[in-house]
Amino acid sequence: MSECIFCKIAARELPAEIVFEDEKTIAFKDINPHAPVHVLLVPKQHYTLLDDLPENEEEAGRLLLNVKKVAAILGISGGYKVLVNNGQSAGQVVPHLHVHLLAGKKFAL
Ligand code: DGP
Repeated sequence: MSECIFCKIAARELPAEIVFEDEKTIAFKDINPHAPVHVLLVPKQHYTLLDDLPENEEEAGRLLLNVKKVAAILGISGGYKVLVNNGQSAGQVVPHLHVHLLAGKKFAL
């Protein structure tokens, strides 16, 4: 989608601190971190919501496995939080599906 911020980051039309990329996924540091480590994993294909992901285990599975891969690349030890805000009432602000990977502090929930 031409006006989507995360599509533009994936296309290198906007800058970001990219920490990982493969054919289907790009991962970069959150511009407004909520923890010492805060990375967003974004499918390069535009899906607005988690609900829009196709019934394709490969696509969904890859995204989750890449969370594990990025945690290893970043050398996270002691655990991490994985979060998807799916839709406005869940707090989703950027309308392109993304997974938050947070670490480096103690989380309540
Ligand atoms: P959410 O509320 O789940 O939609 O989270 C969106 C996150 O995206 C929020 O933590 C801030 C981050 N973000 C928004 N715009 C940009 C941007 O242009 N660059 C980067 N790196 N992160 C962004």
